Amino acid sequence: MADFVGKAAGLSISRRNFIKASAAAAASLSLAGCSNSLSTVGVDAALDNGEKWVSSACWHNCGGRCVNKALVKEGMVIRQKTDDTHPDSPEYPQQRACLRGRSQQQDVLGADRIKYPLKRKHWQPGGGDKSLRGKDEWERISWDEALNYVAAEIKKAKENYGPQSIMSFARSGWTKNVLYAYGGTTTHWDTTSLGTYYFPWEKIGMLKQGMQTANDRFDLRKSDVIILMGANSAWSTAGLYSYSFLQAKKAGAEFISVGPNYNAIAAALDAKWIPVHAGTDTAFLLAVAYTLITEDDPVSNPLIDWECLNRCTLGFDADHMPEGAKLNENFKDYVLGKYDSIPKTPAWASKLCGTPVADIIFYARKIRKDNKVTMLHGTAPARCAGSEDFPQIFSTIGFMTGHVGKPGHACGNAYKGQSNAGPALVKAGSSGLPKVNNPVKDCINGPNLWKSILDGKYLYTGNMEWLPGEWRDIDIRVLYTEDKATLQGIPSMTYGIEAHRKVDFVVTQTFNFNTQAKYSDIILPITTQWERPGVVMTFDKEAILVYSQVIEPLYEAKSDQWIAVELAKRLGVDVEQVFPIDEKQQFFNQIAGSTVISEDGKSYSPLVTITADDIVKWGVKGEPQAGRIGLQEFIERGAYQVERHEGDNYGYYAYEDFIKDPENNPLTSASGKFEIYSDWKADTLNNTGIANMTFKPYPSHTVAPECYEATFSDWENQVKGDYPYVVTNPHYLRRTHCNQDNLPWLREACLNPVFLNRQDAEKKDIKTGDTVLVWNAHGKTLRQASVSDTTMPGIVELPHGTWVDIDEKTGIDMAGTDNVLCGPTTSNLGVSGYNNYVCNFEKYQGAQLIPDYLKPQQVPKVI
Ligand SMILES: Nc1nc2c(c(=O)[nH]1)N[C@H]1C(S)=C(S)[C@@H](COP(=O)(O)OP(=O)(O)OC[C@H]3O[C@@H](n4cnc5c(=O)[nH]c(N)nc54)[C@H](O)[C@@H]3O)O[C@H]1N2
Ligand SMILES: Nc1nc2c(c(=O)[nH]1)N[C@H]1C(S)=C(S)[C@@H](COP(=O)(O)OP(=O)(O)OC[C@H]3O[C@@H](n4cnc5c(=O)[nH]c(N)nc54)[C@H](O)[C@@H]3O)O[C@H]1N2
Ligand code: SF4
Ligand SMILES: [Mo]
Repeated sequence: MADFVGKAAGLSISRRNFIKASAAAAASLSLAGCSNSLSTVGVDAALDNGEKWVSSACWHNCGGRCVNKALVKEGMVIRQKTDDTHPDSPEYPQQRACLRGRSQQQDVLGADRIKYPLKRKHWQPGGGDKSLRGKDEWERISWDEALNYVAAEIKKAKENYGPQSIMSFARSGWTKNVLYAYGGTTTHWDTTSLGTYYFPWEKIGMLKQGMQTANDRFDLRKSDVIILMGANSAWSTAGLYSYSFLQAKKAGAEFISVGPNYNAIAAALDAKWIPVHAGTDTAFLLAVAYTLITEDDPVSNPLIDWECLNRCTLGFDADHMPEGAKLNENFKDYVLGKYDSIPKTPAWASKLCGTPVADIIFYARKIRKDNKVTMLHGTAPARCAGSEDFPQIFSTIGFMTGHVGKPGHACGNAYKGQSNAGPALVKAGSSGLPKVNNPVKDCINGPNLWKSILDGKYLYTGNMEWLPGEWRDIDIRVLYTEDKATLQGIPSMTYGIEAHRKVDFVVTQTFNFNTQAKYSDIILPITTQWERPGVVMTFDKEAILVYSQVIEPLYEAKSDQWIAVELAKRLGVDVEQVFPIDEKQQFFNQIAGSTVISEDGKSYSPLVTITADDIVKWGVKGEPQAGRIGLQEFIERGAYQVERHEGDNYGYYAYEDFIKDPENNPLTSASGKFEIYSDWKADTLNNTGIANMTFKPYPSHTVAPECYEATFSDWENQVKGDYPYVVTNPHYLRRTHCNQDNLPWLREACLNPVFLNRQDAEKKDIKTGDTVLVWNAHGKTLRQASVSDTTMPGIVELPHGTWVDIDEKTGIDMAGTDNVLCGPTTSNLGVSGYNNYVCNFEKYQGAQLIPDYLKPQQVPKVI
């Protein structure tokens, strides 16, 4: 079947009209007085007849949400552009797309689309030859056959082994809801993005992780010093956030970046780099606390904000302990070495973190109380085994120095755009679909998921509840995936492949041949968001995006929801109960329910004006309403963005009310204060049974089963072991997790090497471009090296999310897959330790890899 990108090339906009369009763009820009010559405001003015820009979804879980538009001619997409709805300015920035958004056309229209339902050749009801999963050929089948097979396998599993024998993986709840209504499924929980920040830290008084733990973006410009700890918005949160940092830089802020590499945002901001081994931030901050405590003098050298500390926290020292504390220990005396005879000095931390002593002291002095400091963390440092105490110590340092709740002072999250913290100014409405509850409570922790399926038993600790662990039997027969890439995304892929080859039936809904599809029995081809009625999405607090249908469904693809409804009919589930309204009505409901904040920043009202005519034209149910923007205009613009300016009513300072008046605005902890000492924390962590580490009620140093210290066979004498390096998994520009990893354009733009430190590489005679074998106890993978000084010695950076490609003869993955190496080892909280597992590497003596973009796209072999 045709490659639609090729077809689109033949339909491109005529040169005459392109020149006309560019001229119109230039004119509109000079009228607007905007100096940004890259923008194309007004380009629509000169389109050929029949061409139309349609707001086109970029829907992956990427940390951004941008305006993307597709130029449609004769039902085919011929170009893309980004936000030109208004001139760009720091106050009112455009929501511009990144390279992945602009490549979305190759994802949707690519030759690698799954075109019709597929069945694995050697699959038979009950499994067939299961060992061929991942390497079998494929046969085209009809939708009826496919759905009947799927329904029959689900029925059989439920009737013979109970609903808990079905395991569903889903981000969105379409088929998942049908399976829940049919009796439920086993699920899994994983600490994916936030790592140990998923723990309910509200119970010790921290603000709930979300968009509100630091200050509004305008406030960044008021800080003298901005610290980014394990955050790289330049790669992982494209758009506004890096731009906000650049504005703060222009306003004079000094930037410091802390972590195992000098990353892209650090380079863009010319930040000072403080190198810290992955997974050792707690030790680093303990030494920062030591320096603050020992150097502080309230008169001659005021570093600590004693007033803030004493008024707002508990557990810092013997005079401020919570009532009924079980342990007669406090944070300060621990740091000074009273209990273990180990003062947590910079020299002590330097050995653990690889950070020069001078840098630790520099950090402590820089955050002195009378500097205006914003301390922002990403969540990469919390995606490490043994990083349980990182959230508590990070906030402890903030409260010690008083960088909380005031203009120019903040201590919170910068992960995925939270450098623009505060309540959303514009909110999406709900689709109106009912929530369906899952009657099955079985829920397995991510790092141990595949091994649990193989072993037939797992440690139940609730669904992210960290209950005292209880062993349960489990017998999984069916794996059902929609809108997830679980085999790709969960640690321990070698066990994962074995588990996929064990169960009776594996089915995946997908539009391309991703890892999950490759190891399935039946693939159900879905439409992309470009082929569905539309969707409203938000991410940044200031903007709401509305995406419309761009093209008709390609080939035989159907929406996830259509599949869910067809399955519901075959399983005898009441469709009305799960999908009482169709997809168009759901889209309309999202629009009609969208709200925007009033100019005084106090209340919300409907965003979109909808007339009785609109309702008739759309063929939906609804009431006319008055809003800020007309329906047609909203759809055409593809976005609504609240216009901001310095001093507007939308500013936000996290913890502001509490800091001003803690008595009347208590935090969510039992004491109402920020708890540097919490028995609840220690007891909960120490009772999960997931690992055998011991945590103190206050932040302390611990050693996880895989971590930097575990790279030594003899720590005291500094003798390295079998796996002397620590791996981190940067979230990589080429793709969003595994989305778009199959696209030739992006493969060519971003080569996906393994990043190695120069000294480490030189010792092994490895140069940039050489193929390197990276291995550990869990697996082996190959990648070309990129050698530089921007990675710390001892660190191996293996980008996250590439599509696995196992050579069945050698067992070596040819693609550089993170989860081939990231294993089932974890710490008490069950965190997926993506950023501090151990490995070794060497120059590969076999055939050298060719660049990924020269390899054929991954497609099923259909016979
Ligand atoms: N291009 C792209 N963007 C994405 C994604 C993607 O896959 N691709 N995924 C999205 C999702 S869901 C997420 S969760 C986010 C993740 O977004 P981030 O957490 O920002 O991404 P990372 O690249 O994992 O880590 C950021 C930085 O932290 C450093 N780091 C790693 N470990 C440690 C550590 O232990 N301590 C310290 N101090 N620093 C450390 C890394 O070297 C890196 O420079 O990205 C989102 N955006
Ligand atoms: N080793 C290691 N593992 C990691 C990480 C790491 O840093 N290191 N990062 C972790 C993080 S932070 C995250 S958030 C997770 C992400 O893990 P996942 O959420 O599993 O990853 P995605 O790649 O986003 O999965 C989405 C899949 O759905 C498909 N898809 C896209 N749109 C649709 C749709 O509309 N319908 C259907 N049915 N399918 C669709 C895509 O092709 C893609 O395969 O990975 C985690 N895994
Ligand atoms: S991938 Fe994310 S950051 Fe890039 S254009 Fe799409 S929505 Fe924006
Ligand atoms: Mo994530």
